[in-house]
Amino acid sequence: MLASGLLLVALLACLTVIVLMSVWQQRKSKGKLPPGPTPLPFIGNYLQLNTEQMYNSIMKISERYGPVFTLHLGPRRVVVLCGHDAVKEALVDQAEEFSGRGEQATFNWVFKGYGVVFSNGERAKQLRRFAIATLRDFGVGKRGIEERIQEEAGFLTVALRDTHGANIDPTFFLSRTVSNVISSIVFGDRFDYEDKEFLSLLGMMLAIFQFTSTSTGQLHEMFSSVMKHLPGPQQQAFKELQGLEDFIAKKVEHNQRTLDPNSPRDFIDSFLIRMQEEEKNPNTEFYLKNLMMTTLNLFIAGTETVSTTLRYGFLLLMKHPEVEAKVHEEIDRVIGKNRQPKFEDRVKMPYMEAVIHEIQRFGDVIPMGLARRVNKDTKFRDFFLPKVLSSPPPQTTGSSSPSLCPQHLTPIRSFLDPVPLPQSVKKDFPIMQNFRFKSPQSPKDIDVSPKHVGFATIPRNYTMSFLPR
Ligand code: D2G
Repeated sequence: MLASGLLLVALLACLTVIVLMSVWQQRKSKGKLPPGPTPLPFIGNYLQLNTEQMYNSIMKISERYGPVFTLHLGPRRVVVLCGHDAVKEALVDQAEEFSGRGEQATFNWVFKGYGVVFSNGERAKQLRRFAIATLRDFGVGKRGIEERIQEEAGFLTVALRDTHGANIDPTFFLSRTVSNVISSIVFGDRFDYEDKEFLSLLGMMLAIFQFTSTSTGQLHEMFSSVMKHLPGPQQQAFKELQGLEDFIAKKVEHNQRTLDPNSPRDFIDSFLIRMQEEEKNPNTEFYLKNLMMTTLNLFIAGTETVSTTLRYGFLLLMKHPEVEAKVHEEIDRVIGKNRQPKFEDRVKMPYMEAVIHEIQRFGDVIPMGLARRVNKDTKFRDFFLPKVLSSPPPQTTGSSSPSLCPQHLTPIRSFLDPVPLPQSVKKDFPIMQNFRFKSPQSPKDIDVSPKHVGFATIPRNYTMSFLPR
């Protein structure tokens, strides 16, 4: 009895010492870091965060601590930048210091700092330069990609006509079309819409984005070091990431076997050629791992966010039939029915432009953006963000301001106050020329609130029919 009592006292004393030391450590290393809620050892600010609604939790904390604050996602210390001003000052005015990439725990399971999206330093510099130049060689930002998009839109129109107005889930119609644009660049060819493997890959991407947006996905952002060893939905997400990696490996092997160094067929070939050229460079970033991960980056980034935006957009248009009608009116006036839309039409379609803008704003598909990292000791406002704070290193998350996100679709706002679309946003809605959208629900019953908000914003599942016009 006495022995167990003594043991208990000893244990409690040990625990107290550990807690005190950890608080003291945090105090000491804090310096002039932005303020923030006091963290507990290991769990950090977990108790102040609702993993079901991370974005809202973060906004709530920023009401108390201001637009720049320090947050502990479990053991991960991050600095959060909230709202337009802070994000602009960091990512635009101090772009160089903030150009590093932070971690996304789920994606990190497969990327591990390789590839163009989640890398830092010289690796990121080399891969970004190569990716931009090579994508351009394959027509991105030029006429080439426009023709590819037009052709793919034609395939979608045929596929939708073949539904004969039946009620369908549009998810994979949209993602097959969207993904085929990037796929023809990275893999040299589009997939057939009947291709079962293609559908399975798209299912994996959808599931992974969905997982990163759930409560468990956000919990995994904090406690991946433990959760990666535990059973749970994260294991399914890892399987899906593995499935995507296996597919890329198969594609790369095929390209290696059939490579003609004088005529690259796709992004993979161009990378393989660059690998050969740099074979003797001991510091090269052009090796198999970076080829695989960069290809996977392009495949995912070129598929999932645009697909989600379109899927959300169609739901919003059915919620607001008057907006859909105005878009149709503009299409009929500017393009007519007898030719395909082209990129040049955009400048003559301010209403369409405003609607796309508004869908992107409302959908808020990656609400907190991709995590950043300062790549040197950085003074920001009155704060000091050291390059290395602790292990893992700090990262900076940008969040858009809640004042920018009223819960209504109001394209008229952007229409009255047009803002030019960023160069990277060149989407159009070719299928709206050919179809009216019909929901089985009446507009007032359509729920446009998201199903999940985490890393991504996921719209609720729905069905619709495409009626030829
Ligand atoms: C992404 C996710 C996983 C691998 N590579 C890229 C990703 C998510 C959102 C974006 O990229 C930004 N894309 C347009």
